[in-house]
Amino acid sequence: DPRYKARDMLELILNKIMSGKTPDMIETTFLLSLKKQEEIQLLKRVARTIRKRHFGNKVFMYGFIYFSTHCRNNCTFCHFRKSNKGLVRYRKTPEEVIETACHMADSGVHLIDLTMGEDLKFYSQHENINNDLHENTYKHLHENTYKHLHESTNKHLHEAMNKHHHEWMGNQQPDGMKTVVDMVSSIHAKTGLPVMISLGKIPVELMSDFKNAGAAFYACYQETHNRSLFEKIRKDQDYDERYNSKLYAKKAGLLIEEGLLSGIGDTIDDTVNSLFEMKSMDADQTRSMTFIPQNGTPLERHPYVDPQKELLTISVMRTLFPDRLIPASLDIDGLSGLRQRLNAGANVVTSLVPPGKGLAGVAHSSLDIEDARRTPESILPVLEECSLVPASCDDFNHWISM
Ligand code: SAM
Ligand code: MD0
Ligand code: SF4
Repeated sequence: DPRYKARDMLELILNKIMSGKTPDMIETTFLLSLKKQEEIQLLKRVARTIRKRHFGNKVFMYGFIYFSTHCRNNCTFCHFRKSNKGLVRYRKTPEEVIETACHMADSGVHLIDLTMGEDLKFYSQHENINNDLHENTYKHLHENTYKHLHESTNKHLHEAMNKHHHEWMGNQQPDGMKTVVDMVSSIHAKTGLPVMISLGKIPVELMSDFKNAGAAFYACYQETHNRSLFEKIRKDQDYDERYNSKLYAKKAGLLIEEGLLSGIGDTIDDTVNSLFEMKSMDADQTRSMTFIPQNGTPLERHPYVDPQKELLTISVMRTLFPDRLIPASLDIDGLSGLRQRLNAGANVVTSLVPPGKGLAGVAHSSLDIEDARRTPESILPVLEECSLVPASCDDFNHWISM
């Protein structure tokens, strides 16, 4: 009876994981294919046990500051894509950003995630020198990662950016990334917290400037490692440039986060392949987020996405990356979706956003923000239900310096 065989296989894999090993590709495919609630619950329980082994009952919390919602790109899944005219965009001043960061530090977060679209106010001065580092500089990179490094021309992208430049910059003066580097410096100096930069695919020569300014993490999600799917959803962007930017960041001493969109055309095999790419790039933080269709975008009528896939992926990530950071994002389902993500094995609560500052989320631009349901205080009861507690800043700084 094949049903019994499947159950035996699950037991074998879970025992292997409990003994401190990680699943191989075939086992990972098996786990991601689980359908029965009862079996998925067994996997989630193992994921929580593994989390406990490495992190105890402690959870990290990230404050999220989406400081500019201007973007030169046209990702098909994103509310903030440049062609979407149905929103009011904003760009916060460095003073506002620093003030918000201090407020969030006081509320107890362990890291500030500084995020923007690829805003030409900061990007336009870097168009010509993007990625012109010679690959020889990085010859000593590990073979697995080195194979992804090759120079790719971005003439097409360059032309597209120049065109867009005149479209909406108007009489605003471009600042260049130095302004953003300075923002990171001030936030780090004033809050004492590590900073994550989620600024898009930044020029590689700036990695060490950001690192020296106090950035600990470079977040830049590939969304998928299926190249043809990537080309469909991250329109006119270069797969290798985006991928390689993370390798350069790692080389410059930054921790890196890789991320997947779930339900945007990805198959189970795609997800397995992605998880092993994450392993080969040695990602320090890995995430999966359910795609939320956005009004006014090409995918607004996208068919229903099964939210279980994200949860299953979180659990499988925990078994593959036992000691790494795995987010439970408040951005997808707000506060009411937190418990299931923590119970799947996540150990970081991300996308905490303070009310009263006019700040947006990404997948849901306003969900739970102004009613203060995305604050450290409001997540405490959920942590408690899950037998978890907030870590200390020392705990987090210790983890990131390991
Ligand atoms: N603009 C930068 C970039 O794209 O790298 C940084 C911020 S970007 C808004 C952060 C991430 O949000 C994207 O990489 C994507 O994974 C996620 N995201 C954007 N739109 C989403 C949506 N509709 N549903 C779920 N996740 C989404
Ligand atoms: C989140 N909305 O944590 C944020 C964002 C960017 N580093 C993170 C996607 O869900
Ligand atoms: Fe811009 Fe990022 Fe949205 Fe893509 S995902 S359109 S790069 S803000």
